[in-house]
Amino acid sequence: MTKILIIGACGQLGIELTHNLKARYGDDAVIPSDIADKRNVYVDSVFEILDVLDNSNLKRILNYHQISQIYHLAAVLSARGENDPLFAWKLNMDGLLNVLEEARAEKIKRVYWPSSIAVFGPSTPKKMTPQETIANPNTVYGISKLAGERWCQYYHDKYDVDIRSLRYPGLIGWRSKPGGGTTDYAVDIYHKAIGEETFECFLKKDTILPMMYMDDAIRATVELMETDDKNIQVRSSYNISGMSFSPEQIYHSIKGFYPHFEMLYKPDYRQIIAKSWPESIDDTEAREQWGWAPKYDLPMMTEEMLKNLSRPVTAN
Ligand code: AKB
Repeated sequence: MTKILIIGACGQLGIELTHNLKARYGDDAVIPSDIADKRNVYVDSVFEILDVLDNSNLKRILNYHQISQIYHLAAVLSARGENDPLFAWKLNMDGLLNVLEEARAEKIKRVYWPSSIAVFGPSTPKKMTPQETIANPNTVYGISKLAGERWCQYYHDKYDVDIRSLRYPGLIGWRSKPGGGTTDYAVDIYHKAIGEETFECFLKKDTILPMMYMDDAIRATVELMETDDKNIQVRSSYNISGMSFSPEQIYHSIKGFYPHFEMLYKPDYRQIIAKSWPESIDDTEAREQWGWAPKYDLPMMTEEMLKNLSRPVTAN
């Protein structure tokens, strides 16, 4: 029987994935965990408090629940990482190594770990960035993701750990807010539009970045995790692509629904991070090897985001 542990289940991606996997595999098959006691997020579910740096607690949880798959999502993202680089390195690197080591020792069947477009750096080709290319990241987050990819490949090749990974672009969803990322402006902007507030953008108006609607990201993750082992030829992390846009373009797509919406530009240190990343991603390998194809473009995503965020909140 599949039994899944989600590490970082109360973060932006964790909430969406837990929701989706519980619907797919059944409530009891998915154990959400988080460093904070947020069991109120999962009222009808078993919940574990887990700091991924605590490997004895990780081992206990794996054994107690007879876990067969791990989704390790806990990380410090790009912008927050620059404020405390040593802690970001510790959490992102030691956390992954704990998971890989326990996966090897406890013979966990399958592991998912997200990488990011942040593995690329200023010298990477900006347009249609290929799977294999120059990757000299200059943020601690990017360095930790690139090193993490190498560790994933190592544990796969040396110990046969079935680890699977995607290089996510900026993720945009309505169920939860992100924290500490450079692409997060593209989530906040929708909340400000709904609240009829002026949005202050921390990037310049023409800064194009690769992005993806959350439904596509979740579907890509589940498709990768469910595909046959023989389809997976990339054991570091797969490029995947959804759409690319600038702050000015997302602003205009929202203006189509909220004509009075206003935006100001106040670029800060996150502009430098954004400029070091690609504008668009070539995901040929993911398409050819396990059939990846995105569904959402910017107009479709804007419509979905505004529709869902403006729905009245109903009690469970
Ligand atoms: C961030 O902005 O740090 C993340 C990412 C691109 O991995 N959303």
